Amino acid sequence: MALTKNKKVLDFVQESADLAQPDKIVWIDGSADQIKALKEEAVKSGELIKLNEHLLPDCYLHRTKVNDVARVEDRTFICTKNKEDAGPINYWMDPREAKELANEIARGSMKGRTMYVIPYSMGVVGSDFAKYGIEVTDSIYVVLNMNIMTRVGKSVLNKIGKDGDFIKGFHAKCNVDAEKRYIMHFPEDNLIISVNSAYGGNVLLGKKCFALRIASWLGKNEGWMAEHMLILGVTFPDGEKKYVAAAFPSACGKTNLAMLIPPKHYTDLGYKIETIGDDIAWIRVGEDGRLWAVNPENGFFGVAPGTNEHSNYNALQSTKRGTIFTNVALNTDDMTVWWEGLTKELPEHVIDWTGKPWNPAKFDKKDKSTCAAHPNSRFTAPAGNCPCISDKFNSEKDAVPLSAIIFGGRRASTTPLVYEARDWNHGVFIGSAMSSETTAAAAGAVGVLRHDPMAMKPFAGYHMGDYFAHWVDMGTKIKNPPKIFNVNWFRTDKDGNFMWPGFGDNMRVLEWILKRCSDTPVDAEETAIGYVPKAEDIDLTDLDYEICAGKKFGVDDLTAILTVDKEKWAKEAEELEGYYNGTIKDRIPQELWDCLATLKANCKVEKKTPATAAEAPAKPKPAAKKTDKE
Ligand code: SAT
Ligand code: MN
Repeated sequence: MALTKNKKVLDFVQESADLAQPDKIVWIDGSADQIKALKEEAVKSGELIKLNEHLLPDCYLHRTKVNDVARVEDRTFICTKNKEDAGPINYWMDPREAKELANEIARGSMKGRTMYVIPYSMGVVGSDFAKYGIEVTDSIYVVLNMNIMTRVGKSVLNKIGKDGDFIKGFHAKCNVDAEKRYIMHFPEDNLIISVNSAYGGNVLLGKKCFALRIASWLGKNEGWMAEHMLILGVTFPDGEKKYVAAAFPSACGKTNLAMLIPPKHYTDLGYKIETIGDDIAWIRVGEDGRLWAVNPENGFFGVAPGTNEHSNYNALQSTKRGTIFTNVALNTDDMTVWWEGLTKELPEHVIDWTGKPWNPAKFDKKDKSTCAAHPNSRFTAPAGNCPCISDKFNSEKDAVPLSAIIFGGRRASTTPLVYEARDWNHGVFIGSAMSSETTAAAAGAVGVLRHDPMAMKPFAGYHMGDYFAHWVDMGTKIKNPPKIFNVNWFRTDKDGNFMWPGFGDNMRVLEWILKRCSDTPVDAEETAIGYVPKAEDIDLTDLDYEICAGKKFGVDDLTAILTVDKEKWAKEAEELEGYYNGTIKDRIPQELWDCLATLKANCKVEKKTPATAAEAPAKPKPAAKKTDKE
């Protein structure tokens, strides 16, 4: 029975049903009984496998089709009336043609199936930041994941009310045919259509589709920002709290940074980290002229491989109850889950992510196709499970003020461990210049360096040049802007070993960042690219990291990863100029061209100066050895 009298909601549900022709329509009211019954039905049909109730209560395993394991960027479209508005980096389709194509594919596709209507909220229901959506889908997996990742049910319909607005989402699994897979966004119609996939980012329409692509469009028009950022809080020994948002591309360690456990030296001093979000931040200017951020999600859709007791204890704990695992391996000895990096010992009896018995003897660390769990296997875990979840996460007045914004990519060379922008516009420039190696989160080759401005390349729902201009424009509205930083945890030495330990030790960098944001900032070195720490200002107390056999991390290594090599940066600037001059050119704001000119001028190296050993061009390096998770 319909749970609302809102005509727009009823019309959308009816039009969807007329098109897909399901046998039955079920409204998701969010009640525990309804969710329980759906889980039982999914177990019966084989869509979910029930895991050990004692060890992993209320947890399930789901396997996608092998052709449907990641986001599909080349099948993801922004469908604006005007092609220019989608911009040159997004794939574009004419909205009328897109709808026709989708209708053709989806027509009658739910015959013999049930269509579920999911009312959901991004943000705490009823809070100032919240925005609402209705997703119709023929997948119980989608219902159950949306029920973890968002706030679902009748309370949302009550808030939408008789004539309130919402984002329409239509999802049909169809035959999961990769050739007919389309993820389409219609920002002018507040509509998302997804057909022929059943994988997370393509079908949980509240996440990347709404909370980033559609929301970034809304943010541009309404004067706020939707960003691909984690949010964390740091409590200092004197009790003061500061909040940070950080943008990294998918599968580059956002979940790890958001939940980091500081080294013992720091916890002994009284430092504490709390998590507000691990993937998406909605950010507005507050009355006090600061930026305030919320996490619109309600759960974590995290990368499983590499997650363990040591790398991310808090994430692992979050998966111990009420979690849906996707494409991980099944340990049949005790009906628990396993993935590469979870334990050192390989379990004996394992079914791999495709559902076949796995032979540990054939496992080759370097060959991803021998893995038991898919490299992009995921857990969908309730945020409330996280031991370090912030009390700000679920409150009605749920925003936190940002002291710092951090950008970061996966860069083997050139980019130092951390540096600070000179001002807001320079920070925007640094974000626009981000590039990172690709990961398994999206279909396609892994490890290829590509531009990924603000980690939003796959997620900005409009023209990238206008997106940069929006950042610049926001700067004029923020009286007390956060400081902007860039970090790189992924520098490698000539043998491909990671030069910085990462994980919990990133606290040492966070501390420096926040000390730069205090009223009496710690000193820094002004360089060609911005402010870099003095090596002695990064606290290395009790740091115990072996870069490679027998070589322990020392101050020399820190100095090496803080060094700014002007020659390499001159090349970086030249390459960036090529990128700017490519497709985005005409809409890049003047402020960013000015920053590029400054960078070029700062990096001019006198021709006569003989290159020192440190400045010699780098030899090609073998692939990094540590897990690609972090
Ligand atoms: O598949 S998702 O888009 O939800 C995850 C990611 O790629 O960040
Ligand atoms: Mn993400």
